[in-house]
Amino acid sequence: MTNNQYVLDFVEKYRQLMQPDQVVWIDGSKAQIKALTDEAASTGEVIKLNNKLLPGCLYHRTAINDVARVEGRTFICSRQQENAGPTNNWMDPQEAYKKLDAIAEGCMKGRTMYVIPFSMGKVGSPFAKYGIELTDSIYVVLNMNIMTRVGEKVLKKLGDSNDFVRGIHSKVKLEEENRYICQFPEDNTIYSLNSGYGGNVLLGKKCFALRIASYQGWKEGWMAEHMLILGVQKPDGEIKYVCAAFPSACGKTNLAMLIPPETYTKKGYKVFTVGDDIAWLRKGKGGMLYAVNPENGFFGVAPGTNVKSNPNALASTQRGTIFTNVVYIPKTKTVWWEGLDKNPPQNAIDWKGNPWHGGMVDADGKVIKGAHPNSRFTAPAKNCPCISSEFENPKGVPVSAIIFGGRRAKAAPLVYESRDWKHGVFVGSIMASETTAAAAGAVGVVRHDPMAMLPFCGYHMGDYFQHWLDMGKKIKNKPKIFNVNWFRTDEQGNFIWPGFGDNMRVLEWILDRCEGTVDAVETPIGYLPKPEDINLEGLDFSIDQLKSILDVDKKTWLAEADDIEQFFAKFGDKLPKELSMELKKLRKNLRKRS
Ligand code: OXD
Ligand code: MN
Repeated sequence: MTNNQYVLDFVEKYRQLMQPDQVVWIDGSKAQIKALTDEAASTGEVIKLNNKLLPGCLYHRTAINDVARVEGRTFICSRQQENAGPTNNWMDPQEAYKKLDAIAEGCMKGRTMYVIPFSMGKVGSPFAKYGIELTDSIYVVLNMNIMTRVGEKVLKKLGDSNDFVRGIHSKVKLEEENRYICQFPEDNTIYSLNSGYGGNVLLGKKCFALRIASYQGWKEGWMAEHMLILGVQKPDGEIKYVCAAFPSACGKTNLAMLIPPETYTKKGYKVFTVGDDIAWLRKGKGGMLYAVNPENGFFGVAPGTNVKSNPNALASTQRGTIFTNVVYIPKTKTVWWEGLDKNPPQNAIDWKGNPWHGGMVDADGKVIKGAHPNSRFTAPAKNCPCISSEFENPKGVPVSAIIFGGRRAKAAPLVYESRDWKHGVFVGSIMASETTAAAAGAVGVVRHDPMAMLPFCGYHMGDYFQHWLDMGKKIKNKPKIFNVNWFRTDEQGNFIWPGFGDNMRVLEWILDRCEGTVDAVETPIGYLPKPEDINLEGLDFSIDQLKSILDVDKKTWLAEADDIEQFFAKFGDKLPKELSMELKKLRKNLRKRS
């Protein structure tokens, strides 16, 4: 399929090491994908779902010990440890290659090695970057075929260039103790062993489009961010684009596909999705920041997705989708997950492969969930009813606002605006959020997650902050930067703000601020809305409730400042002085007004 000697040498090197029985190049043709699907179905790797109800959809279960990203086993293998920074695990690249090669030796005996040429971004776009993933998993091939642009066209575009990311993946024996997800930013290489979970093995996604790409962006003057991209169309037809960074499983897909409340749709407001997880950002026309979504599909969290919470996501999963670790219903050959509806199936199979029925409890009377909390759907972007007409625009969309947000029961108000870019970078750098099931480990623990990039930044986070500040200097018409928190709770622990479609009310304020058509109140942390400026029309939500989630409690924030100081201390000399100045300013503001 190619004469590119770099590609051929790469494939040959790992063929010799991993010793597959055969090598199959993925050309991207429908016929090849069909044949691979049939093969995977014949071995039980996937189950073909009901072709009438869910045409072209597949079901898959991962190993029970392999259901989420493994941050503890993810490494940045830069030549200097210093360049991985204090927030990443580091391994010396030579040591890492040696260790991984030893695990990988002969691991594909009796298996096939698939060679997947793929593109992040539309092939030929000035934003696009190319990769070759080697894998012994058909499930990976089928997912990559949804999540990225794959096949011969990528190799054609690559020509004889050496500018591609090398991705090596093998399931090996799915051993947890030998699971490694290693990124070698200086070598454009990713090496992932002993996992079959999407976030660890679809190497175009977190490993390339965030970890490697963030490093490339730093070197080349652009940015790779853990952000959704959406467009809001106003009644006059004008569309403004917004990027928003939230940690994993905090509602990026829901916000990206938001359906505005009736009071907005009646006036003619519409929301369009450009991306739900990753944005690549570059300076573009008119001195603005432009964003593309480098992916071609959605790898979304299934539980909680339903006709009310996210009808667009649900519609996206109705054909050509791969469901992983949800409930399988053999009788109808369909799937189910918690929060899909109130009718859990009776004779079903849970994500572990055991017989399961709705309402099932364990010996202690605890409810047994049928789907894993991090179960996923892999759906083609083109299925999405609200996909933006700009989704394929090779130049991307101009960004008016950047939103940061976390899952915080207290502290952060519903929304606030930063005073300027520098302060906005500070606001992103102090993001903290409760952990979720998207990564292995404890759930619900508040941790610092700057710009939602803690698990994804491929270099020293102090340099990353500096890169953000430097980008601000290059962009004449900078987006305004905001922070939101949909997750404030009352004394009983219930969410106060309704969220989902009603987040449109906050988006409206944000866009009005960008256009300078609405006022704000200056507070120690930034600009907050006047409560009466958030449109509550048609919503059963009192102005007092709204005031309660717009509250900035100075004592809480002073404690927050102490916590930020400790977090910042990690970065030593690499912490840009602008950020320590902002912290000083925050404290001064909080004290001045108390
Ligand atoms: C994801 C994640 O899958 O952030 O998007 O874990
Ligand atoms: Mn993500």
